[in-house]
Amino acid sequence: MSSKRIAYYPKPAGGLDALKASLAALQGQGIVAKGFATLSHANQPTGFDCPGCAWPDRNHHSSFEYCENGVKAVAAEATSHRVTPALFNGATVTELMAQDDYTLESHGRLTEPMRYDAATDRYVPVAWAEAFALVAQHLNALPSPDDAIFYTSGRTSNEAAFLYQLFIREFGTNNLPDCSNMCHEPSGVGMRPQIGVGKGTVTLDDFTKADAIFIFGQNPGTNHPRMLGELREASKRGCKIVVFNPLRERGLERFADPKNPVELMGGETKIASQYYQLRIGGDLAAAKGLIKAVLEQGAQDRKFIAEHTEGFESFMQGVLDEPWADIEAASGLSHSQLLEAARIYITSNATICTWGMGITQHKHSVATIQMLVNLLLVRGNIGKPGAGACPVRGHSNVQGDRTMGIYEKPAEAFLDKLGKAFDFEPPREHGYDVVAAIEAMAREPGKVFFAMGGNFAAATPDTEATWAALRNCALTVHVTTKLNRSHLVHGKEALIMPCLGRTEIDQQAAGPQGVTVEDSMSMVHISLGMNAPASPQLMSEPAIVAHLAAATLTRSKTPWLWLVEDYSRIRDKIAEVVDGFADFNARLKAPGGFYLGNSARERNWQTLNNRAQFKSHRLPEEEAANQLFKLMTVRSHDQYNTTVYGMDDRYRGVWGHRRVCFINRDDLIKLGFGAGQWVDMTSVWADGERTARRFLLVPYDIPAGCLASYFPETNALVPLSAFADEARTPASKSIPVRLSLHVE
Ligand SMILES: Nc1nc2c(c(=O)[nH]1)N[C@H]1C(S)=C(S)[C@@H](COP(=O)(O)OP(=O)(O)OC[C@H]3O[C@@H](n4cnc5c(=O)[nH]c(N)nc54)[C@H](O)[C@@H]3O)O[C@H]1N2
Ligand SMILES: Nc1nc2c(c(=O)[nH]1)N[C@H]1C(S)=C(S)[C@@H](COP(=O)(O)OP(=O)(O)OC[C@H]3O[C@@H](n4cnc5c(=O)[nH]c(N)nc54)[C@H](O)[C@@H]3O)O[C@H]1N2
Ligand SMILES: [Mo]
Repeated sequence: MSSKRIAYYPKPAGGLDALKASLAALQGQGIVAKGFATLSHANQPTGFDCPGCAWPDRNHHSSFEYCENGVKAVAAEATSHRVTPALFNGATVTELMAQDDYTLESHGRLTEPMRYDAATDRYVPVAWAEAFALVAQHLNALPSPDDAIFYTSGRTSNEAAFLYQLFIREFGTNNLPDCSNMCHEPSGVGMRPQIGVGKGTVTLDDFTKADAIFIFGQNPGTNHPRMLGELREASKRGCKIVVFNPLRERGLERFADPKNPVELMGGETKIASQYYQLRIGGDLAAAKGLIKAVLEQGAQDRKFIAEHTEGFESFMQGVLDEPWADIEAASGLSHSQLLEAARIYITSNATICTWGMGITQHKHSVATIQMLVNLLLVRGNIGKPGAGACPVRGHSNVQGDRTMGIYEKPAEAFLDKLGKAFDFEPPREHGYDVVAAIEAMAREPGKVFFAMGGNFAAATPDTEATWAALRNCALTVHVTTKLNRSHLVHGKEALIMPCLGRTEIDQQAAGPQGVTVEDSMSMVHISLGMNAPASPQLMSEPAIVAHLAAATLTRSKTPWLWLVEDYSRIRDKIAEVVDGFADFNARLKAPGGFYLGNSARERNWQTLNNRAQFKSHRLPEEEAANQLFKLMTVRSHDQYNTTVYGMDDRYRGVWGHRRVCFINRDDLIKLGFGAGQWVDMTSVWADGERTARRFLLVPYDIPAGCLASYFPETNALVPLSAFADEARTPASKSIPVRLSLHVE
């Protein structure tokens, strides 16, 4: 591990250092040779889908698209390290709790099912059959099926997700919270009433045709490194790349493509042509300012607006009435900066807007997303080549899981088809999302919490309250690859069910099976593992669901075990139930898979009156004039959500630290604090204060009044009650905090 230091990193993103970091990741996992062999199958037509992120692959084709963080994700799964019973023999669960997330992760892959033994406070081996029987017994003893909660993280394949939601609905509940609830939920909630679809309207091809790409609240250099390849090509052909981000993120400034010999040896490509460091939460105002400039210059697309939209007149009046001074104050950008950005927008014939967590994790996220869509609509930038809306999803199959029915608010039409295909009456009442699930577990003891992947205890807000809620459960169960915090913050009884990862061969009765995923641009394709499983005792996620269902649902008419003998049988059922999947098995044979389509892209608006809707929104209320900072919680370069691969954040110049607080230099002087001092952060909410202790002050190029730090260390600062209006996504990018010097 690197020595602890804070030192400006002068180089572009990517380059030789990305290759070195990749090699170090493979070495750290003890898999240099195996790692290279494995990586040669990543995102190949006959290989596995990279578990790194949901960014699509160019035709899912031939040459391996190198990506440092993809390597880290693959290496973490293909690691030679193993958790064995010896780990649990040597340490009680209470003792393991003292280990940090990095250490927990580094123990390696789980190898056999384990059951929590309260008498010794240890996990002990358990047979699979016994584990399934225990879950079945708990589920069937609940007063109501709604006392069970079934969480999903976004790596779960379509096949596993489809079976899982079927099992849950045959059991009798729609309690299906998922990681989307903490992620891109506001994107769907915002876009659906506006343009009739909750997914992005662009394909990769549009990135080669855009005149301008506007990037809001996203850090692709770390979180979607393959997107930098598209941005690099776009920049080289003269496409304008306009960034709105409080932080100067290196990957958005300049990039050296490790596959390009010149750039590998010190060359680089400029990415952003314009970089606007707006205030945290200032995007709604910034988008409104851009629209105001368009309207003031009469640069709206009148023909498109007349043919395709509704609500323009009143929308326009509201925007024109908004004083520039208020827009400047709320965005933190000047009138002239916004006019400059608007000039680029107006001269571009085709513009893409992309966005990430910097947009979705605020109280006013839905309104902001609708304002971004308004911005696109005002110049007809949806449904033409090189233009459109591009919410960039996180987990590699988070979009597919939703398509398969992992949703606490399923559509009636979906339930109708599901019930018909499997001859049962699905529950109609909507279930819990993440926040509601935590509140329910806290309120009523004795629930069953089941997680298909993820790390619920670490990913969720209000750590203390959430942990108390999980500990209130009768049973907690985790289907998982690696040991994490959620296994240690457990119910009265607890199980760990270790499963195969994407990179591994999934052997079933009919032979090795592939699974399918859907990327952020609605391409569906097959993923085939090629490594031997980390342990002979692992089961696949679909097989775990099938066995669990067979043990629990004694009256089910679904042939559970038959379905998982050959996953194409599951896909035939998906074809019957899920729109857009007709002839699923046949269409998968096309290299690169198939495109699900997007009605808004065709300018077919599936809204209430078949037109795209302008949505008016006021600027967010300014918080009472107080002395509080606004804190955003972001990812370091060495983490995958709650999985901490390493302690560095190279592009931001942080080595060996995770407990850092990035702060504006003038703010530091005003406070009378100095770089290198340690502070406590206290968040201030209507229901009281919460403190996270001991963070290193790092002076940084960030607007005054704004702070940044990493999650999950800061999750304790966000109350369950602070979330996006309508979408209920925890507001983990706008936390009001004050700083005080840390006292040891
Ligand atoms: N290597 C790696 N890859 C990942 C992940 C990972 O953890 N590691 N996570 C995956 C997942 S699940 C997801 S959802 C994505 C997340 O990918 P991102 O959306 O890039 O996630 P964050 O790291 O949270 O970064 C948010 C960015 O938004 C900026 N930001 C914060 N607040 C604001 C704001 O108010 N306005 C604007 N304009 N910008 C703001 C921050 O400075 C930062 O650059 O990545 C996926 N890919
Ligand atoms: N403060 C703050 N909180 C946040 C965010 C933020 O930006 N700030 N971001 C939010 C976002 S965008 C998201 S998506 C959530 C993420 O929430 P989750 O999806 O719940 O968390 P992850 O850290 O991605 O889950 C990692 C775990 O998944 C398991 N795993 C890995 N691969 C597999 C597999 O193939 N199968 C199975 N069954 N398990 C597997 C491993 O045990 C690993 O420890 O966190 C959210 N929380
Ligand atoms: Mo996410």
